[in-house]
Amino acid sequence: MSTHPPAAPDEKRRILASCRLYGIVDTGYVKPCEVRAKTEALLEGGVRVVQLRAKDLPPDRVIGHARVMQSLCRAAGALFVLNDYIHLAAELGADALHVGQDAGSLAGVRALVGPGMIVGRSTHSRGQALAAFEEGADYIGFGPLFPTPTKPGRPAIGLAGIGAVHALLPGFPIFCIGGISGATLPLVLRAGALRVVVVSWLLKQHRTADAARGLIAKLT
Ligand code: TZP
Repeated sequence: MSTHPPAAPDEKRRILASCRLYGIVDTGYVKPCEVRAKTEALLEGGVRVVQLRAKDLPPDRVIGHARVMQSLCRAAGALFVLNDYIHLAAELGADALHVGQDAGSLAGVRALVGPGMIVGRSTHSRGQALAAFEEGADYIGFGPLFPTPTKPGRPAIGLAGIGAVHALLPGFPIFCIGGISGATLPLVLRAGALRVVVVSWLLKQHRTADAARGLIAKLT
């Protein structure tokens, strides 16, 4: 259990609003024994929203990693986000839950996790982005911009929709995602992105903290 208390709802929203780089510890890339070190590296590099994405693990394994990450995030003043596992997020008191298009209505999700939890949703088009906003999502992921092995089978949407989705939802936290790296970030920024999620590129860097710092410098 974390020795640090959870952030108050207003503080959580402040952290989300100021976040430009959202990091994900994805167990498809990170071995169980590396979850702590990769989380620490992201936090050291200044990432203040960190998600556990464990598509390949059963809930009883997810909860152990989630507890470690939640404790590290609280100590660093960062948000801990759990992907997909709605009931576990509620049980743990995660700061945030991230769900896909398949999770049903956000009203249904909120009924399970309570009003204090930040809820984000993956979106793959302007229509889905608008629907998530209207349903009360606190933020969205928008992508994949480029083809990515992290989301196999999901077609890339390209960069052309970035300007339009920001024009549609001004001020709303939109995190562009999918195939973003040190090399592709300038293209994504030029297309109008303000915030990004970077998964595999950051996790594969030998010096993840330095790489995160470098991305944040380009984003701010
Ligand atoms: N949703 C849309 S693309 C994606 C998710 C979870 C994966 C992005 O991963 P990467 O490794 O940064 O391309």
